[in-house]
Amino acid sequence: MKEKTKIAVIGMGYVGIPAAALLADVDGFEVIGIQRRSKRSGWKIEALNRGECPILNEPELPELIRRVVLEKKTFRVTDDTEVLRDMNYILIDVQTPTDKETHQPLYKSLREVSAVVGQKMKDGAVVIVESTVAPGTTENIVKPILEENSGKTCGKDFYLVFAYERVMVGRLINNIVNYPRVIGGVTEECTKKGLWLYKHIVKEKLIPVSATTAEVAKVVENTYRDVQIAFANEVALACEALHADFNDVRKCVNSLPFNSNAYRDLHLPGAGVGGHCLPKDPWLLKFGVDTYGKIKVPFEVIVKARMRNDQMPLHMLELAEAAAKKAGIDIKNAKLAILGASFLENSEDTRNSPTEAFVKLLEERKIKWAIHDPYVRQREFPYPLSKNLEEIIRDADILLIFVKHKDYYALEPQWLKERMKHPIIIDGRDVINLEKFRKNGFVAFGVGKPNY
Ligand code: SAJ
Repeated sequence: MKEKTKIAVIGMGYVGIPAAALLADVDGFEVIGIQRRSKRSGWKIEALNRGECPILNEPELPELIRRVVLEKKTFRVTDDTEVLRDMNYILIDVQTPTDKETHQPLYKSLREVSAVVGQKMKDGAVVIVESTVAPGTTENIVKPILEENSGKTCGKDFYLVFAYERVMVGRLINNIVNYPRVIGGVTEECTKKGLWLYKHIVKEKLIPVSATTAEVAKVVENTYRDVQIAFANEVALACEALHADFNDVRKCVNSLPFNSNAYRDLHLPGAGVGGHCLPKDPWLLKFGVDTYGKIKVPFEVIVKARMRNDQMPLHMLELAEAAAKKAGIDIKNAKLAILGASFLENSEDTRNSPTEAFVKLLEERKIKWAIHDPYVRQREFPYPLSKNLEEIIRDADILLIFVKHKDYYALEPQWLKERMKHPIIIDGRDVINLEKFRKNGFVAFGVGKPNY
């Protein structure tokens, strides 16, 4: 009977759960999920062991978890780290948040987990960090902690790889299986160990590089997108100033042939940039260079881009103030109805939600507000939410669209006008047809639109 490959995945979150379930579905693999009994996530241990999927709206994942937990019995979850002693592979998929003010990575979980793994891993174990870290972290933090706690030598007695995830809400399984995977080993031998594991679950190509190269690539992937979006936001402001329509500008710019080196991919402007990747990763790139770089790099482009994106909720307030003025009302006495609390359309994920930043601005100005979101669970959002659209817009003076949930595309001017106190709408995600609303007596402004 061939020896089973034993795998531990530490951290049952958006990254760890799909990875563990996919690996558990490979013949000959046995997976144990490790999750501490924290307030926020401890409940997932029992849920997963019942074969339930703790993440909503994910295709394929619920069925996969049911199959590997209840039928194949190749996946179970525990809070007991003793299981690490018997593992061939140990994946570290814990949260690596950054400090909201200083933007520095908070490696408390990563350090604690690395120390426990070091104390318990057996000879020949392959440790793979999937969580996003600042460049230089694998070599300068994880490796020393593993070596100090185990007395082993990396590349000889154990192996260390950085193989970053590219998961996205709503496509967790798809992205692991169908996206190319970068495998960053601390040594060549480490990279080989990483390639062996991922070839069992990744259908796309595997890209072997050094651990540091992989760390830089990960944060650059998201920094690139953050800068692209900031550029779109700045162009949108220019369009508003010049009374041009951003969508028309984008149609022209992106008309350059895609398969030529002249191609352009102008992104979309909006009410802000949220999520667990883009607001964080540019700061991780900067932190990595500032901390481990051999030379100083004055980051201008990526820092200014981050600030531009973070300013967009304030721009939504500026548009609301301008629209209120045009409608002859004082925004200080207005009630604002906010549509959408998540950071992304048709998702309940609220991390770094621009709506949260916007409500903070309103609180500072003592402006009344109410928030609607069809997907977000109240425990995931710090302000009261309602799933009753009619209740939120009743007697509202200004309606603001912060998220392009599919539910909002059917908004009709008349239906809103009968229920709102004043017909004023601010479109932060290019959801409605402003002309149609203006023809129905609305003061209708939008990001990147000819408003004035
Ligand atoms: N956003 C814009 N304009 C755009 C695109 C996005 O304002 O043109 C906003 C969104 O509204 C959201 C934020 O940016 O608030 C982030 O959106 P996102 O589509 O980038 O979604 P994320 O945060 O889930 O990004 C992930 C990233 N994937 C990984 O980190 C593995 C990112 O690298 C992917 O490019 C992105 O998904 C994707 O393509 O869907």
